[in-house]
Amino acid sequence: MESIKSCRSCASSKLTQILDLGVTPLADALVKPENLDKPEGTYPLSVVYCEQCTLIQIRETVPPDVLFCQDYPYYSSFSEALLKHSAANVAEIIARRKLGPEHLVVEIASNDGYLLKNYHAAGIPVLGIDPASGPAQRAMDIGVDTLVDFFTPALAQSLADEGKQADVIHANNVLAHVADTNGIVSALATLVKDDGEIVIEVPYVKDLIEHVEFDTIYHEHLCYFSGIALDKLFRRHGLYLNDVRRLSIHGGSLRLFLGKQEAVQDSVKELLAQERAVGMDTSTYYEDFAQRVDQLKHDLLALLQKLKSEGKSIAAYGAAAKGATMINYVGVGAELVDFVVDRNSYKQGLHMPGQLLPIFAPEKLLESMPDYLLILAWNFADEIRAQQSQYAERGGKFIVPVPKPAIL
Ligand code: JHZ
Repeated sequence: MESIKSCRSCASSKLTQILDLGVTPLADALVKPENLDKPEGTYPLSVVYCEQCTLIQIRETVPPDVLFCQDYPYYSSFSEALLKHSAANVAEIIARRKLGPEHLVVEIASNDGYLLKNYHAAGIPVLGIDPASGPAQRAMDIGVDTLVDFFTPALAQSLADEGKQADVIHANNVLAHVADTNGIVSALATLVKDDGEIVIEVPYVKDLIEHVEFDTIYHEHLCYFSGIALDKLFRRHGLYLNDVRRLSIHGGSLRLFLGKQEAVQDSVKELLAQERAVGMDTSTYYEDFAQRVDQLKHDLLALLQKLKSEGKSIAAYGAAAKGATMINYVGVGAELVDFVVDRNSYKQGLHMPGQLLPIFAPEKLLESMPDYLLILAWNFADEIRAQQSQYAERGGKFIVPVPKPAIL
């Protein structure tokens, strides 16, 4: 593991620490039963603010082949909300750009084909790029042509040399995952046609800070973006942030529309002005975050301990990466939570990193009827509560940990 001395975007050495999450295991490194006795790899995790370009980032860089290995367990298609969100995005872009069989759409971090399958079904040629072979195989099984590889400037150049420049590139929840921040943006600029469009989604740092979504901080996420920091990053590579939308997905995200021609819309001007108005371009804005994270930790632990002292049983929903940060930072072990359930069959039978809580299929909930269910995948709380209506009818109660632990 390496620790950065200068900003991942602008290379300034003026980095101010805003949060220290201690030493944690990797959030998606679920533990196989036969490895329960073996020590897990753990890494420090600390967040800094760049005084020059305002980018929030973690100091630590874990090598990507360790993070996104063969056993990478994240499959996008397990959330109905995400599938709907992606299908609606694709329908809008096909209609607006009048896409057809003569065009090419590329997705970086295409995972199991959850998004590109919509273009494929409409007869538009697609190419997914993703280094995680398990999800990539699923994509290929459903007809989504996928390159199992990391997206680098060299790969973008070789695709462009083969005449495979894209009309549209999607890059959802991947910008933050790449250690060479400038490299991925320059690669996007290489791969997109001169009149093409790049559509990027990133979790929004304003939502993270204001709703205390500290659990979305883990080693896979190297950067936490604002409009201000992104605008500087893109311009450095001849790309213009022309339009932006705020989305509710993943606890609050930005959808960014980029092109090689500058055509900045009011949405972008307004977002940047709002960010300046609340001071996101100064470290003061981030100053009390660590204290609010600590308060949440204290409140959640106190709530779970109180319920246990009353003889209640507790389980958790969602073996999400963010769930690993939550349980490890707060210290939610087997003495508080009996087990975790998750719909993703690749996660069932494994154990959460660090606290080693076992992961089962959601059916276990009705069998065991724990009194409380801590929703670790709180970003999908509505979808999960709707699916678990029977659990609720039988008296089960839900706990949502952010922005403030609450019983629903
Ligand atoms: P979910 C992932 O983070 C991974 P995670 C990644 N690092 C990233 O950047 C962000 O997303 C954006 C399960 N589930 O998506 C599926 C059910 O069981 O919030 C998942 O295991 N039933 C690339 O892992 C987990 O919950 C359901 O009904 O924090 C959700 O994980 C639903 C909706 C989900 O992301």
